[in-house]
Amino acid sequence: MSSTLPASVASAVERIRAVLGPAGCLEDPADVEPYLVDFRRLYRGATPLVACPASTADVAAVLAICHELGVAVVPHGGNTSYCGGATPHESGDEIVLSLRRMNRVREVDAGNFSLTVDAGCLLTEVQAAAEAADRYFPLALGSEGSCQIGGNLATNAGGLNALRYGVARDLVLGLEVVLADGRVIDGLSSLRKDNTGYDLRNLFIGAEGTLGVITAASLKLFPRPRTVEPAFVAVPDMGAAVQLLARTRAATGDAVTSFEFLPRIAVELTTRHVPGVADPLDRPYEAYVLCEVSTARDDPALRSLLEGTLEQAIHDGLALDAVLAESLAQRAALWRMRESVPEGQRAEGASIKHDVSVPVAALPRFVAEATAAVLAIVPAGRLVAYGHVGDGNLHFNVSVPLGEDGTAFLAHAEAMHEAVHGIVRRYRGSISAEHGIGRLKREALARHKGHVELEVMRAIKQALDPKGILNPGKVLPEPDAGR
Ligand code: 2HG
Ligand code: ZN
Repeated sequence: MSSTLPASVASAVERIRAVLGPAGCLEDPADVEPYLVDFRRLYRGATPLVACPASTADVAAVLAICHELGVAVVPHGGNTSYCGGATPHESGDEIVLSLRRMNRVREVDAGNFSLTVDAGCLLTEVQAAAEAADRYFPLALGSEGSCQIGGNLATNAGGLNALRYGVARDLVLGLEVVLADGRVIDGLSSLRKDNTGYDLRNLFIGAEGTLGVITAASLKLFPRPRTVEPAFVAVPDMGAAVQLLARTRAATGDAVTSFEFLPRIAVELTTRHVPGVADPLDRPYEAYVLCEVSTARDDPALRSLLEGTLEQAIHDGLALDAVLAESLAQRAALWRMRESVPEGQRAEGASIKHDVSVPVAALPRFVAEATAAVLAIVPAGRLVAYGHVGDGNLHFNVSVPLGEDGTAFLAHAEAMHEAVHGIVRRYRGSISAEHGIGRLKREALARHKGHVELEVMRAIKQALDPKGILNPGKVLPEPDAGR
């Protein structure tokens, strides 16, 4: 490959080799391969080098070289992005920057309810470090065993506990960030209060590596939940689910940590395709909620509160049946079912995904309108609309009709996106509630964001990355796209 590389890229590769040494450079095609394809297999790129720095100083050195030579850099975490945010372009002249070797827990401060970690730590490693200090780090995602905290922050991940603890952004106290030119912002404060001017940290969270590379983070910890009660509840429809959420929050003193909606088809996809998943109820229902309440106290009364709320809900027709977990194993089984919906859907063939949010109370109307719009395009499309109803965030996904060709179905993707996003806009919702923009949704972003917002975003990009070397072609739409 190097013979066809632009001279600037070849020179960057050579200089990076000298700085990182063999342990910090992947160049063998077999080693590089996993960095070239995104998780959903939407994109396949190329790169002359995956740089794997072992320290912040290494990252700074790599970026300084690339900045000087005007060579593009694609930051890469655990490669679980749904939007192609961490995949290099096909051109083959971008350097991939993997933070996987930077995986140290730098400090756990139980008294301050905080910890500081390198960006390459797996999310499960951060959770475990908190737990070892009798604390709790609440970010939780299906991909937690492979995603990295740096990627979680760069994409402002949401996940299963956002209802109670907020999204990734809400869990950050401070960041260490390497700028495009190699300068380092040492913002690793673990203060709760610091009102000293612009909030730089929040610029980098959700920027998907387009403004700087997050190399470490100070994160908030919480008391460990000591009473955790999950319930799997059959509900008549989304309207009932939304009412049940409000009731359960009120009745339990706002102890609801997660509130996940599953239509029947989601249960069928997981029981059909994911080994070990079984329907916990003895007959099928239209829809379900996986609701979990928790508290940091040992509190046997919480279970009775939840039981009482569900009994009343059944009496009032807001719920049809319910099962509470009797053991940790049953709790794990319920969550396994929920977390494996994407796997079940993938096994069923092609799908068109929308990661949207609207105000929680508007969800039933949104679902009715968006369902009609999607079925007008593909009448036999199978709706798999599920997810974080407690946050107003639905994965409004559509699976290929049974027995039909995936490629022909995917040809409807743009029309479906337009239709669903148009409805989202009417509700002042978001076209990417938790998966980010990456490469996939740049044009959609151009239609969705206000003209002034885009101008400000471009001005920030220009200020922090004037040469445009950081994750080019991601997040920000082309200046004239979609307008
Ligand atoms: C989830 O909530 C993930 O399970 C994946 O965000 C959503 O597959 C999806 O659309
Ligand atoms: Zn999700």
